[in-house]
Amino acid sequence: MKLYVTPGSPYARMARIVVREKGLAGRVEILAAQTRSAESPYYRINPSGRVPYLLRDDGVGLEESALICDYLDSLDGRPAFALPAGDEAWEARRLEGLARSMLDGLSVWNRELARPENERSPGVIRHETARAGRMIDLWEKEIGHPFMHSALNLLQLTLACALGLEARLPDFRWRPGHPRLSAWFEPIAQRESFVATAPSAAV
Ligand SMILES: N[C@@H](CCC(=O)N[C@@H](CS)C(=O)NCC(=O)O)C(=O)O
Repeated sequence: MKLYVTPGSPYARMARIVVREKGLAGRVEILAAQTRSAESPYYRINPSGRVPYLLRDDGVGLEESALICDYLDSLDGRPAFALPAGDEAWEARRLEGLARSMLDGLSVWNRELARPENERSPGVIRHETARAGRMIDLWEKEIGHPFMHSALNLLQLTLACALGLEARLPDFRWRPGHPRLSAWFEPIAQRESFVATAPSAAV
């Protein structure tokens, strides 16, 4: 299988982390995709041009980080990242929605900073900065939830990859005033899979 990624994408990072956590390095070849450039040869592989993208050995391609993580996690028949089912599913999906909402906002901010300086929108940056601040306050309250303290799951992975964008967003200083969230993040950030996939500071 081939997993197409870019080094700075938090969504692709989620899939790269699952590859490492599940010991799939021998089965999944990780390839750098050229995104956001006209005429990129990658568009012939994945017409949407987004990463992550998992091209299975049978030629079928999967897009969307959550789907790819679930698929990779299920390959050994012992899914470890799956969220609870049954009555607890709604609560888990509520929290996953909050984590993804923050990740999506931070990605817009990150994308804005990746543009040439004269093309950046101060309005978009202001909007996403404020959203991120509100979401961090919310997560400081939600982080005590039992689903955030069980074995690493898709929900925790989403939140941790969002928080990890601090490496790329100089003004995303979420730790001050958020001791519970900071304490939660620390051991996760130290896992081998997180250290090995950490985004670079370069935008
Ligand atoms: N909802 C998608 C989002 C993926 C996404 O937006 N990836 C960005 C990188 S962070 C991308 O590929 N951008 C390239 C483009 O928009 O052309 C997921 O969860 O996988």
